[in-house]
Amino acid sequence: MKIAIVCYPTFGGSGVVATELGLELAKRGHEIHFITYSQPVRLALLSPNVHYHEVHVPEYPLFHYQPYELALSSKLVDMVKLYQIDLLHVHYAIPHAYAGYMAKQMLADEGIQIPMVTTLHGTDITLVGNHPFYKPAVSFSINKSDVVTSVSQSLKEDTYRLFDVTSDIIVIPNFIELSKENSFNDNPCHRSLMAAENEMIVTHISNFRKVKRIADVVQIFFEIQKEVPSKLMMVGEGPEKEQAEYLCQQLGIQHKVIFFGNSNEIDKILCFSDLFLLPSETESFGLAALEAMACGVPVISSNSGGLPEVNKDGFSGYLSNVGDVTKMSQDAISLLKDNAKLKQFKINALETAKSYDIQQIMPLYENLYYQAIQSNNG
Ligand code: GMT
Repeated sequence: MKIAIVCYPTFGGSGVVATELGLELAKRGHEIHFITYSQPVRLALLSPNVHYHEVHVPEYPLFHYQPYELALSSKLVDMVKLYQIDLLHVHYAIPHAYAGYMAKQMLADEGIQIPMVTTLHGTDITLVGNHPFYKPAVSFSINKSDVVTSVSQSLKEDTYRLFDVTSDIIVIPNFIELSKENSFNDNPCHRSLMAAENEMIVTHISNFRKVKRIADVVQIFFEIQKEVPSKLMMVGEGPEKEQAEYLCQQLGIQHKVIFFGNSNEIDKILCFSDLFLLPSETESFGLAALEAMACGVPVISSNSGGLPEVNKDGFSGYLSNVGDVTKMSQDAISLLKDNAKLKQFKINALETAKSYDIQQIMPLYENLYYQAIQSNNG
């Protein structure tokens, strides 16, 4: 199949999922065309089956807002015609499903029928998309998609609750390439560079937005380090990072916290981590938690959104109500203080991650694509 993938190219779960999906499909022999405004951050290697087409938005001083959707839909039309693309897969409803639908209509006008799959990732539904300024356009473009998928059951329910959506939504969870996450024989883990032998390593990875509750991460670690010799690895960039650095100073723990910035090698950081913290206000899925579990790292998380579908309470980690820093700290300390329990939770975390292996999830997308193309042709 020839598939066009539209996504946000930045550090963020939806872009990561879209990129990894495209790369795996390319490995399976499909021709993949990424169409976005800059090269996706995880698209390091271009292979013969992977193409990248940049969407340019000409700047014009008259426009207060440059019309990205317009440029994207025009680019989609051009690329579909040039490469005889069979299917559009847009990640994130805003504005990709909207632009995708416009492209579909323009192509239909020229006698080209192309199916569109829309994958909902979370923030497009729970945080941004249901703002009254966007809601009608988001409902419309979801309803006009030929196939709609969501990354968790919880997100599916949120979509029906928040929007006037009549289409079926198929849940296809996010995935992980387990063989890549565990290729440490070629890539040995350098734990000793980060912490002393007696210290535990606690990690948080995100884009440091408000929804991640970064202050909770710092407060949980503040409690942990009182009881267990430990270090905190903070990976990522975002608006809450400076405040977090300041809080660490105020609490006098700055020498125990390492801020890494964005990284494309999170597996190298996770391989020496003992515990992962994700106390988010909401997560439609929590890809970062899955990435940690795939490296055998148990997760202390909130119980909101799709997190309970990924992190199994009392097995791969622990769940708590949003903001319950006391319970999250107690759970973390009890795990880190009990070597046998920690060892077992590490095994359980990896075991849980195995059900999200890319090799199991990929056929679900492939089958959907074939069905969408078939119904489009029939
Ligand atoms: O969480 C973020 O800040 C990034 C965001 C995005 O839109 O890229 O992630 C969302 O999609 C990911 C991939 O499906 C999910 O794993 C995240 O849980 C989801 N984020 C939220 O729901 C807050």
